[in-house]
Amino acid sequence: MKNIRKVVYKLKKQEYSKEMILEFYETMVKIRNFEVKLTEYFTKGMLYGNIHTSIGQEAVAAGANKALEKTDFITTTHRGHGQLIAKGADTKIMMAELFGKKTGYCGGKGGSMHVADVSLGILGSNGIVGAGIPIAAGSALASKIRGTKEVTVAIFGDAASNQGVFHESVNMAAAWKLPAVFLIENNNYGVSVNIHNVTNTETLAVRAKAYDIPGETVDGNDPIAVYEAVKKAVEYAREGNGPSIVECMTYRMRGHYEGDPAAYRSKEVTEEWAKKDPIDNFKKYLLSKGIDEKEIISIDEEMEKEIEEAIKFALDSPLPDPSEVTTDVYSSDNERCVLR
Ligand SMILES: Cc1ncc(C[n+]2csc(CCOP(=O)(O)OP(=O)(O)O)c2C)c(N)n1
Repeated sequence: MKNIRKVVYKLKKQEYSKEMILEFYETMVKIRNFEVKLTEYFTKGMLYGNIHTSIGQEAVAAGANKALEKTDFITTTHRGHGQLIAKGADTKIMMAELFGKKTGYCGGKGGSMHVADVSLGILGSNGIVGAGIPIAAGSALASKIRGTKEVTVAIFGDAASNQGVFHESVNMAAAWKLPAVFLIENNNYGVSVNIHNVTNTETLAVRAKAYDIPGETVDGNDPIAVYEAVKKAVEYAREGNGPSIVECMTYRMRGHYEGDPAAYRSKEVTEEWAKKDPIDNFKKYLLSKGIDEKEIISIDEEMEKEIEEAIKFALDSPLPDPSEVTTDVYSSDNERCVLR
């Protein structure tokens, strides 16, 4: 396999600044608080539709998005809250969307799985498994045709990488050297199915070999490892070399959706992964780097406050008016989309 580290490693192994490592921590804590609150309000029956949390997977979002410019694009999945927050989505507007309020990203009509903000490069979460992958390839093709320097990162799960559309998209992106990164968030499961029961290879990144592109598997619970791998892949794409695959090994600490008792998993394995909690471990890392615990606590408090304010904003916001039920659903400037 062409190893991305050998082929393109241009970043110097460096000590990261205090500001940068605290930013990784802050992003992970913000995502965790956001989703823990979601679980509470879902249990109270105040959120509608399915909620899929990424609790335990925050390092992938924090690391990957830190490697991107604001002008770069991402596509993400039904489990995308963390990725959206890390790319810069406003937690108030997101929360309002999840509560079905008019002030939400989609006017309260999209919910958890349909948040998009093109101005931030967020081309959308997506409830259809694998559907963000060809959208990302298309976005990367557009950048190539326009001659701009943006890179698009498709973020998706291990099960999505078994969809035909993954192979079609990676093949075409490789053949046309598109500025794309295919980021597999490997949390081991597609609903209740363990990836090893449906896949013959030990890693998913090894599939890069089939398309003669770089592929790498990294510790997805370490934001710095994710950042370094994605940064390399993004620079590689930005320089016109084409796509790569980055596989981040992680684990979702809750069921597939809220309410799933996750009986298909062994208690032992879940307990093992709990010891690898990305936030707890990164906190230890920060302390080992001499960061004062008071600074860490003040980030915790700040993030708690931000999410409390997001909840308040969502609760205080109005519901969409029933007269708007069909607005924003069909494109008004395209005649073919107008209902007759
Ligand atoms: C095309 C399609 N097939 C099946 C489903 C039902 N479904 C929703 S999530 C999911 C599993 C996705 O697993 P993975 O891609 O690994 O992402 P994860 O949920 O682990 O983040 C399935 C099968 C769907 N939404 N879309």
